[in-house]
Amino acid sequence: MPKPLSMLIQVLLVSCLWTARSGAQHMYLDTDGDGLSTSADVTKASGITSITIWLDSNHDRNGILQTCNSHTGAKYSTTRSSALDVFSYTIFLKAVGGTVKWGSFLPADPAYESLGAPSPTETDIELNYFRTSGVTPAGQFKVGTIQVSVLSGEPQIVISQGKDINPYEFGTHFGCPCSGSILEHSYVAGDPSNARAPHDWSDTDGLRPALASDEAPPAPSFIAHVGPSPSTSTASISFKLRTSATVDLTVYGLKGQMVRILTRGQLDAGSYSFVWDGTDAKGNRAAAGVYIFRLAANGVSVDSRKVVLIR
Ligand SMILES: [Ca+2]
Repeated sequence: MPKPLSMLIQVLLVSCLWTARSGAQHMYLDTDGDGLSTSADVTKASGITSITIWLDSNHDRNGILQTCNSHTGAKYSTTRSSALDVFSYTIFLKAVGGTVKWGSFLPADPAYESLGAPSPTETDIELNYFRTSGVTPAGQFKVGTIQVSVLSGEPQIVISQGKDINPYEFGTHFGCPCSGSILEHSYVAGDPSNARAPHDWSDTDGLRPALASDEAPPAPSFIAHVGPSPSTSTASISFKLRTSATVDLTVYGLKGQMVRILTRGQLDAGSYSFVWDGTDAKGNRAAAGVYIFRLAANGVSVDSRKVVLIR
């Protein structure tokens, strides 16, 4: 493929990936331990899949900052403009395309107590927890971990939204001092454009089923660390190459525009570290926002991470 066309397609892919449907809040499932939702997060066909549930209570899927006022309806309009703190959560997980056996759920923060043991089916489980005092500050919140094993089929695991489980037409939600559009002081996952019952957010990402290709040998390289995020000036990235490879490490903006090439060329197997000084290719300070570090080896994208730059 001619290089310009190849690059255009890559840019479009990045663009599509990061401009997907969005609404305030992002809840997602992580199985590979990187704290992010990517195509690497899968339901294992056999054995136990350990699923970590994350809630970014004040950013949407695209990393855009959200506040109490970002999306609540006039019914519960509020003057409060900062904290989307959390004090409780109800999370419905659902297996689609197969059945599973749910293991026990362990909250990451012991301040959260169970509102009663769940009664899971072979497709659904409801997790109900609350804090007896205080709140979890707005931001990235590691909710907890649950183990699951497949009984039949090739299920994906989704964070259930809306009325498919709950007869009251709200499902996954979290308690918050802000006013929600359906339940006061609860932010409910579902369709915000639903005229009859506009929910508060829709950015949830689950797990796809494992495919045969997932059993293929591991990628030749991976990103070990990117940070800090948020950053006020520089961010470093370190990664490991299992084999010698032609490497392309580039910083992109959210719209897929290339911002800065950190390295392009042949590298031997080993560990590497690069620092992005927060400037673009012309040496100008990049604007505040979300940036994507993308690592490609031998022309294949192998990993990407986002960093929030604050000015
Ligand atoms: Ca992940």
